[in-house]
Amino acid sequence: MTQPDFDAIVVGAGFAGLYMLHRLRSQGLRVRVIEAASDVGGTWYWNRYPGARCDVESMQYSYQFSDELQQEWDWTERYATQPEILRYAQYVAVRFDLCRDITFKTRVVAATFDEAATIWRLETDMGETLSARFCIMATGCLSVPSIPDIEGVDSFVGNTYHTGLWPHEEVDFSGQQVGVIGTGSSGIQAIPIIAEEAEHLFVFQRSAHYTVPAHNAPLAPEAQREVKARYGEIRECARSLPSGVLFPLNNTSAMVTSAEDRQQEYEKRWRTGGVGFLGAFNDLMFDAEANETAASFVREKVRETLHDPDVAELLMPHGVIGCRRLCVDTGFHATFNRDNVTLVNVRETPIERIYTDGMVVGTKIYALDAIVFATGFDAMTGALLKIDIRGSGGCSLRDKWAEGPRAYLGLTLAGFPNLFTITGPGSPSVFTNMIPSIEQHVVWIADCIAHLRENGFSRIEATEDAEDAWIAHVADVASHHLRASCGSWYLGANIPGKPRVFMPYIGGFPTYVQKCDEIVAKGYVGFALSA
Ligand code: NA7
Repeated sequence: MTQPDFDAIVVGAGFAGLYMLHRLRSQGLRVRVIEAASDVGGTWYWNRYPGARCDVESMQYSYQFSDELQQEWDWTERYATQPEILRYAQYVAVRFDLCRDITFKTRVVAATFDEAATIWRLETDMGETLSARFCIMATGCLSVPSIPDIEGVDSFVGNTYHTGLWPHEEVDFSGQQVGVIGTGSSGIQAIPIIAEEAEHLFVFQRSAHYTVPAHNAPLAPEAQREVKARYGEIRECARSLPSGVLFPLNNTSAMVTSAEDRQQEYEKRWRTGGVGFLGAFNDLMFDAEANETAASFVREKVRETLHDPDVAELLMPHGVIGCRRLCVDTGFHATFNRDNVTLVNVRETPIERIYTDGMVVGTKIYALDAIVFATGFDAMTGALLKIDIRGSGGCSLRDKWAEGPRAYLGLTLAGFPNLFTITGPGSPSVFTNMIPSIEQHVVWIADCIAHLRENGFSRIEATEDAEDAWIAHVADVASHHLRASCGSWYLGANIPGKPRVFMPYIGGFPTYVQKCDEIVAKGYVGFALSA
């Protein structure tokens, strides 16, 4: 049998790729990681925009595979900033001596399965071809920035930025007229900071998003010591919850609770801060009426914060809270009370065009020195489809996914033997704390490869039947959930022409883990294994 260059190639050196490398290397495999960036960190390498921060608390948004690591690393704030998370990723890379097996500044452009040799051949933009028995895509869920196709964007003479491709050198907006397009999680984090620096900030908002306060604060060493003393127990508890994030879940219906008690519960959670707000009642994401009680509470907070009732009206989100990802902010709404901030509603009258010196919206012209696109990502499938991936018989992933992603467990693809996707579509991924989800996938893949090697198999492939059944299950679970009821990036609705398929698995982290484990315990049900 032809010997490949490596046992496994991992694409991407974010949190998924780093741990995959460490895990497979400790099993004695020859592994190479290919990374487009010049450093590790993935999302946290690219998203350097002002105010970038994780919306999962730092003591939870971290690896748990090494107790030494989780004991020795100290976080400084309740919610870590992008620079701190990037430092953490770099620390992990050094601590486990990972960089010697990572090729940086190199992008994988194609991956082709050689059926006869049972080998993946990967081509890079540096003109190299590398081969491996297994190919593992650790390419991230939100790693392909999306810039809307607005007429004249290239004619603008000032600087343009995308939050997900932020420059490494400091960007100084002092004295400038700045336009920000987009008020999702990234815009909501960046806008308050940019407003403090810019001479004038124009925020071009198409939809108001629901956001809750972070109440970020420094992490007291004592509080951190307490968590570390019980880390194992805390992590286990978090893993037993649907999101894999530990926050109090109230197992009561909003509809059987009196209006006064409901208000109290929402107030308490509002004061605590963070996405735990949606844990206030157990039916918020299943019953539209229950959900509206939380949504109207948040709208009222917007009304209370804004000095100008017309601006408040525009900033009030409508529809289901939590349908699109709930944002977590620091002073977002209060920013619109500043004299140097103008909210421009582009819902009814969209941005018509960008010209050399600014933007045209209807009859108004906004002169700008810089434009920030906080316009999101081609989520979940974008990074995989950018690579020309071809499986058995030359079948292309782009064809297979023409009507939306299809995968078994979000981990493997029928027709693409020995290819794995970490937190791929069809897995809980973006509905969970990403790092534990990554760790679960990494361990599953590493154990699977070990199983193949120990039992003399060289090839594993999901069956079409198993994949069909999983896709049907993912869709069925989503159909009972309010999260599938609006146009969000979970559905591909933010990208023109992208098929509308609800991509992540919303059945909860513990249920998903149990299903993955059962499949293994029953001898890799739904997979064909061969020598
Ligand atoms: P999001 O959440 O996809 O937000 C993108 C924002 O950009 C959103 O407010 C969009 O408006 C807006 N947008 C996109 N295109 C346009 C045009 N053409 N005109 C006006 N406004 C536009 O991306 P983020 O980066 O904020 O967050 C992504 C995830 O990263 C987040 O969920 C976290 O998981 C971390 P819309 O709301 O669609 O009307």
